[in-house]
This record gives sequence, C-alpha cells and structure tokens, in this order.
Amino acid sequence: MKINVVESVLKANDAVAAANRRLLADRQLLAVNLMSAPGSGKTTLLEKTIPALGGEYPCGVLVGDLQTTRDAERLGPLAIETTQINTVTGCHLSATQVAEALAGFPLDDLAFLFIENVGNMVCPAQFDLGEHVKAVLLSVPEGDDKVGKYPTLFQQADVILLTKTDLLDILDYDLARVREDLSRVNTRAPLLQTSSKTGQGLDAWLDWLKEQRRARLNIRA
Ligand SMILES: Nc1nc2c(ncn2[C@@H]2O[C@H](COP(=O)(O)OP(=O)(O)O)[C@@H](O)[C@H]2O)c(=O)[nH]1
Ligand SMILES: [Mg+2]
Repeated sequence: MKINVVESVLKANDAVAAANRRLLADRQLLAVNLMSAPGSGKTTLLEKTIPALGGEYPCGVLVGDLQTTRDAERLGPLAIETTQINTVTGCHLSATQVAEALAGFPLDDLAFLFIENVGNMVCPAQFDLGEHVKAVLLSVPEGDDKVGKYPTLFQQADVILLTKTDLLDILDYDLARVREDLSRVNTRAPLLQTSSKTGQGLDAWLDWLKEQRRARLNIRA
C-alpha cells in the first residue's frame, strides 16, 4: 500500500488556492504573495507601498508570523483591512489560512491584497495561497550568495526585489554574483533594486504592480 501524505496535503492546498484565486480575480483584486527571509524588509516595503498606491488602489493585507501582531500593528493604520495570521509553529502560510482570513474581508473595496508570508526562504515556496503574483525579496545584508543556496524560492518569483540597496557599498555586495545565479535559476522575473530608506526603485515596483493588475486580471486602463 502506498501512502503519500505530502502529495495529498499539497493537492488539498492547491484546490483551496485555486478557489481563493478565482474569488479575488472576480473582484478585480490582485493578490501578491511576498516571500523572503525574516528581516529582509517585507513589512517596511508595504509601509511605503500602501500609501503610495493611495486612494486609487485601496489595499488589504494578510500577514503571517509564528507569534505576535507586531506587523499588523504597523500596517493596520495604512491598509483598508489587515489580518494577522499566527501560524504558531508553521513556517509558511497555507491556502486554507488565507481562505479563513478572507471570509471577513471587504473584498469589493480593494484593488490589491498583499500577503506577507512567514519569513522563511524554504517552506513558503511549496504552498500556493491563491495569489496572482509572487514577489521574492532578497536583502543586501543577507549576502550575495543566497540565490544560489535557496534556488526554489527564486525559481517561482514573478519579480525579485533586491532590498536595502542603500547598504550595497557598505557591505561590498557583489551584484554580479546575484545576476549570475539568477541567470541559472530564473530569467523571467525582473530584478528590481529597492531601498525603503532612500525610496530607490519604489516607482518601478509600483509600476510593476499596476501593470500586473491590468494584465493578469484583464483590466482596461
Ligand atoms: N537600511 C535599510 N534598512 C531597512 C530597509 N528596509 C527595511 N529595513 C530595516 O530592516 C529591518 C527589518 O525590516 P522588516 O520590514 O520588519 O522585515 P520583514 O521581517 O521582512 O518584514 C528593520 O529594522 C527595518 O527598518 C532599507 O531599505 N534599508
Ligand atoms: Mg514583517
């Protein structure tokens, strides 16, 4: 008898994810799954992104952490609706957790749903949440060797944000090494250099988000 538990868990997750994706697309709401190591700047990027998208593009946020409501407290005042999901021991969000969180959400009022996944460079790559696009962050202080070491996360990215570029010179960062690793792992996703501190790259990120919403949800400009 063959029992394949992992496969069945992933299949069940994928079915819920597909339903989430349809639910959101029907409301012209683009869902963005942000994934990276802890501390790479996901919440800080959202603190800049949500006000910059402004009234024209109202945002909702789901944020996953093992414990605390700290990120929801940071983002709550900026977004239309914010829900913190505590995974307790889980190293990633699941489609079911997202579905449960969306049950009370004012979906009709939103243009973007940002899902800040649990900080982890391995587990979140396995679990489709029902997002339309995956944004993977890599911060300069993590080092220039991480794309090669953790390829699965970067393989799946629709966009890769190199964050904290204000630290590039201070940390002797080898950007060519990152580009070389990416040429083997993912040539599809653009690499955006961003700094939430100086504002570098924020406009390119906002343009990318708006274009994805138009293109993926067939919204006429
Ligand atoms: N120098 C610099 N620090 C940043 C930048 N973005 C975030 N940080 C800092 O990095 C730390 C972790 O950021 P946070 O957004 O909480 O990371 P998260 O765990 O991925 O959500 C905080 O101390 C931020 O102030 C940046 O662009 N430049
Ligand atoms: Mg965070």
